[in-house]
Amino acid sequence: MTMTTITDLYPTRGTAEVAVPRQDPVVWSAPGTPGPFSAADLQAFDRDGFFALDQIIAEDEVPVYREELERLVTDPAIRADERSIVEAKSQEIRSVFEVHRISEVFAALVRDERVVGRARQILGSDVYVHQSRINVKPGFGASGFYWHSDFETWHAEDGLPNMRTVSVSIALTENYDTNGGLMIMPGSHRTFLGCAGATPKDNYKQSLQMQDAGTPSDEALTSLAGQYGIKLFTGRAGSATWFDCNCMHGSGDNITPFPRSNVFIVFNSVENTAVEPFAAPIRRPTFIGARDFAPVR
Ligand code: 6CS
Ligand code: FE
Repeated sequence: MTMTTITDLYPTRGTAEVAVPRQDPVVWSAPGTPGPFSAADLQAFDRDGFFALDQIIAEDEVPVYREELERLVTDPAIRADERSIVEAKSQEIRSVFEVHRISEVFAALVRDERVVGRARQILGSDVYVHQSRINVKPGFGASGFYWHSDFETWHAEDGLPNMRTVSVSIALTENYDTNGGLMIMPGSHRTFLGCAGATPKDNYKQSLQMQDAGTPSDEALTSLAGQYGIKLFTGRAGSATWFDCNCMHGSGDNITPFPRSNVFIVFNSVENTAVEPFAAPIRRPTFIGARDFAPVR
């Protein structure tokens, strides 16, 4: 039996925090590859690590997704399901994972060329969904997501070997500059920050409410923010932000009465399928880190 050893290009969750340069391309498709993004769009994505679209779904399509989100978060069976994460304080639903499998409406959104076509263009291959979730962030104190790199978690805990993964956050409500919008450090995707501190067993049971393992030190954040700055994303319902898996990003609490609800879909290249976790004792459940690598069709 041939044993293939996979080199860990991005060591993390050891005793000390360590930054290493990114060793993977950002845009994997060859220049000139046809698709919804223009060449200039892809150059901007490569440079910044993100690309914002004023509209990926039309305004009259948004209610379909808003109603589906409401249906899911008011369904007692969904609330009782392990895919639902509640807010620590209010016990309101914070996120529902794997919506692309439990909801035909969101499954259709994943297959929509306006969505999956852009993912294939960035990743230069067929893609599958590594993770999907709706983030409700209802307001009146709904908590945010502390600074982190998604790839750091998906590498450490889900076993994604390379940075060939892209997320899209589609606004289902107005994302104001006041209700806890997404913040990204532009350009931060080119530095991988290995975090200090081993991954506790069953870490996801705590990290999806309030992440601890895999979060940067104040010193590292100060240095990154000083080097790259911070951009806050606002947009109408139907707008979207595409961002590279290794952007340093986060979002604040929402203390306004205006919910900041979005659907978040993570596409991974079929050439970058999950292996064993690089820095965790066991795999996370498949509703968080997919193990079905069938390409989106
Ligand atoms: O642990 C994860 O996979 C999730 N956590 C955050 C804060 N962002 C990425 C992902 O949804
Ligand atoms: Fe994240």
